[in-house]
Amino acid sequence: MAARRDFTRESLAAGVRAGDRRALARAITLVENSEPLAYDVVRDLYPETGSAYAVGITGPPGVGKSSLISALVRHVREQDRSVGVISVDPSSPFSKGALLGDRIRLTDHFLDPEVFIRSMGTRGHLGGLAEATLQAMLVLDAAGKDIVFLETVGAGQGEVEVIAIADTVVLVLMPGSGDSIQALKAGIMEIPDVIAINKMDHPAAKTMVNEVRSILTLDKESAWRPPIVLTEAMRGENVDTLWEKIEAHRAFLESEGLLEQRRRENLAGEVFAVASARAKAHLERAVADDPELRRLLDEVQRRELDPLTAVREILGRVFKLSDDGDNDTARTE
Ligand SMILES: Nc1nc2c(ncn2[C@@H]2O[C@H](COP(=O)(O)OP(=O)(O)OP(=O)(O)O)[C@@H](O)[C@H]2O)c(=O)[nH]1
Ligand SMILES: [Mg+2]
Repeated sequence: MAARRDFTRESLAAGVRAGDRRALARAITLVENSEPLAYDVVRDLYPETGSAYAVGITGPPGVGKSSLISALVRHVREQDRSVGVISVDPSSPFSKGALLGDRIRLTDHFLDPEVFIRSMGTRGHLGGLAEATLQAMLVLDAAGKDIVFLETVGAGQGEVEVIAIADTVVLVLMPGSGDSIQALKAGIMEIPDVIAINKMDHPAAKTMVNEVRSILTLDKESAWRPPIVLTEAMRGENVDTLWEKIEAHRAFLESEGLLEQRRRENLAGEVFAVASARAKAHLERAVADDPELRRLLDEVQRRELDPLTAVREILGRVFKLSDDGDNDTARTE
């Protein structure tokens, strides 16, 4: 291998297609840094994507998401399927390096050429983490990975966009994740496709299963009942059952023709989420850079200008939007 050979658009796309680790690592770094080359490469590769199965693994901090992914990767590798892992940490501005060892706990797989693991932080992405995750996911998909795991910390809000590209979403809880149970109950957290209650060695694990089950029975309409699996990630206990449930969900989606529908909805949702994040970043920057726009905010604060007039002026200046049409209709009604 040459000591330093920088990739061109063509060679990078070709390297990703071939599943070359160096090309993959480079492409994802470019994605992370919002480099124009990443944009071009994903654009070239996009028509070849759609064959990887994306499994989102979400849940509160420290429940054992990474440990479970590590155990699942081992299981899937026994079936000779290639794997990508993207671990997203919405709270961290850092990526890679120290976090890999720490947060990802996938060190056992570093030597396996069929496993590609990457962690990502939130560094200054215009389209937010959703954009970085989506692009990284597409790169791994184009590289021919059979399964891609997306890990994200959270219990209901920011991780939603990250996990929204997944075909199957697994929520990991452990005894003591009471806040998440409340969030599920209140409908703040979306019902996942599969639930793993990890650290089953803990005495309160069974109680947790009952609590979750009682919440799920409230939902009588859904055709899919999320299975609940007790796991122990460190010893790999019931990880095969967890994988069976993930596969069962996939089979359910495929048999009902729902997978295609879900992917279409997910992609449309991602485009919308990334566009919204970019629009918000653009708006914030425009207001910060423009004394005229900041003056409008001052006027609102001094009660010289009402808030919605300021909104209309700001949107008009930044996005050339006007809502006059809507107001006219409202007035004539
Ligand atoms: N007793 C027990 N400990 C576990 C189990 N699974 C994970 N752990 C431990 O729990 C801690 C957190 O595990 P991680 O896999 O890093 O959890 P995580 O959800 O990925 O954590 P963050 O990414 O930091 O949110 C580690 O110290 C693990 O060794 C389990 O099944 N039983
Ligand atoms: Mg983790």
